[in-house]
Amino acid sequence: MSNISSVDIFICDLPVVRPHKLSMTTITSQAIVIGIIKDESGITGVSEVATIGGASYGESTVEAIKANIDQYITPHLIGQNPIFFNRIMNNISKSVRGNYFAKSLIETALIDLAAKQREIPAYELFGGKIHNSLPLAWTLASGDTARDIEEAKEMLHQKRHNIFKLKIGSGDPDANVKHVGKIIKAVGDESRITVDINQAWDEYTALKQIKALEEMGVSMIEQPLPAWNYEGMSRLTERFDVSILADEAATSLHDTYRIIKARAGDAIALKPAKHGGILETKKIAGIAEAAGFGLYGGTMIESTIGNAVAASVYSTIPEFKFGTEIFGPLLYKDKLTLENIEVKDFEIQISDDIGFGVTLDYEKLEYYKR
Ligand code: MUC
Ligand code: MG
Repeated sequence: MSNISSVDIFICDLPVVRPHKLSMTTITSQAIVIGIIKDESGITGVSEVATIGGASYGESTVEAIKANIDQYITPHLIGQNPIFFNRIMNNISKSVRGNYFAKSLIETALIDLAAKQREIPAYELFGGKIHNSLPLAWTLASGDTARDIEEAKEMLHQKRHNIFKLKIGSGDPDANVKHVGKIIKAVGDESRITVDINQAWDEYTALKQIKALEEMGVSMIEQPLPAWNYEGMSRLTERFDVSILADEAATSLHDTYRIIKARAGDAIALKPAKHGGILETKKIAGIAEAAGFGLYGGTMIESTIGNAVAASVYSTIPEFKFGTEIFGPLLYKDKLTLENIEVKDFEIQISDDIGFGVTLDYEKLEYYKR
């Protein structure tokens, strides 16, 4: 099997089907990075990471991801055998700090390449799959209650989603909680409702609003406080029965360990990009499992390629107490692959095809790249 001969990184902007409103930004087009690693025989490993709202959601931006890979990571890859992705990533970690999204993009493209060289599904290289399908949540975030209710009813009718996450960090908290109440009244009997505040509340606001949300029957509260506020998250976790999920706070293995130790939440949202790849995601799932934390299969709203990576790693993790939200491809107007995601009876189906099971459409890449 031949070694790596080239690494190419592309930034693309992909339009979405409707505006997607979070506390810090409204997504109308999503910036993604595509990585293509080629071996000397011409086989390509392909991967993707997505970012939300430039630098407003997190510190990794598509521009920085590309610049740092080109300058600091690619030199570690040329001439290497991709099957040693664990060793390669360990070497990179010694000279490249942080840069989790960039590392995730590279590690997963290496895994895709090594799997394609062997003509096996990627999950066989990190434990093998447990699940053939996983529950799939949808985020209602149009910014309009009536439209959200209509959307939820349509998703239930199509048997696409029966878990809905509501983004309630932007604007007046009282009004947002009323909005949750209206949605629960409309579709709560047939679905499970969770909320994501995306760090927007202070502890005082959270105390008042989580009490109301708990009484309404909301089943999980995602990142109510700023990522730095571990102590506040601990107090909320202690006080309420409803699960408190750490998302933006739970990034690296070390940060997640600190969250678990402080019980700054009782559940963790996994996302390969924020953890720095599949191997790190599996370590985080392991420490969370050891501590009795619940897991959620999170997303950075990747398109079909990044989503397939998340589906592949989540298929190897024993239990997702809160299911997954790897719906990204369904929010996009278009895709860069020949395949789309498959949803049946409210669950995403895990692909058994070679690599991550996606084929890059080079014409689309040419069209959408910056
Ligand atoms: C986040 O914070 O969870 C994931 C789903 C969604 O609607 O937004 C993202 C980011
Ligand atoms: Mg979140």
